[in-house]
Amino acid sequence: MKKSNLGLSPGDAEAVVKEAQQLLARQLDSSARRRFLRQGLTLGGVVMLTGCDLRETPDVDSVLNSFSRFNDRVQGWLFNPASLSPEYSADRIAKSFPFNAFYGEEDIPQVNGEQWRLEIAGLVSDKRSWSLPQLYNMQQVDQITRHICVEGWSAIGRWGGVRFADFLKLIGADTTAKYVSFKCADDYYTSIDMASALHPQTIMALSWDGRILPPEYGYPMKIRIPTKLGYKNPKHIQVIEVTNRYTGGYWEDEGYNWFGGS
Ligand SMILES: Nc1nc2c(c(=O)[nH]1)N[C@H]1C(S)=C(S)[C@@H](COP(=O)(O)O)O[C@H]1N2
Ligand SMILES: [Mo]
Repeated sequence: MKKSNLGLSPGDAEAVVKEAQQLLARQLDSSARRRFLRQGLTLGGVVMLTGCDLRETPDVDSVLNSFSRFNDRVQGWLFNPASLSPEYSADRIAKSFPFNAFYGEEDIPQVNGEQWRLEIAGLVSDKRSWSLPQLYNMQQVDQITRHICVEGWSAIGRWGGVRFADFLKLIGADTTAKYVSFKCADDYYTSIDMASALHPQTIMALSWDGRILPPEYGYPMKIRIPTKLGYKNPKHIQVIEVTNRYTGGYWEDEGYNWFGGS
């Protein structure tokens, strides 16, 4: 079957355009709607629209929000659980890896690893909490991948830890649930789609560059997801919840796209 530029089949593309038209019809006033419809809404138009300047329209926030949630669904459809993020050789690892958080380095949480327990909530059969040694004792995998931050930097690093799919299986997670959400020691939070949670490169990272994960990069454990942007890689995890409830995220609730594919 011939694929459009987006990698959608013609049937999918038609559905995307139709849905965008319905969104527009619901959310733009009649003059703005006429303007868009006069120009004719093509798939290219929809793509442009999601990034174009809508400041003139009466209810910009709700239009952009709908398009962002719509964009989540398109990314969800396009996400291929079998396609891997590039992995690199050790000589490509960044010499100095950036620290980033919604605060400065002086406020990095100092988590006590001996007292730390990972709490498990939601749609799982085994809700027992986890200590750090228990996680260190599970089978570990390693990856050298690129972290991409929307603030305009990217860096290749090495992370090691437990494959998240293995962990979810072990705790008896309902993998038909829609989301996995995370709460962190610093009030950061985010959530991801189940397909990305089960992706083979999504790991509970316990190490960085061959040593215990340092405080600045998320000690004692962060979720490393190379198929997603930096803000979808939560550090200092305290609670993991499997849920069908949409819980958003720290930056997502400020308007960053929720799916956040990289
Ligand atoms: N707990 C927590 N996780 C977080 C953040 C944060 O502020 N707090 N910032 C996110 C953002 S925007 C980025 S780019 C990466 C930065 O990770 P690094 O410090 O390991 O480079 O962490 C992500 N995860
Ligand atoms: Mo980021």
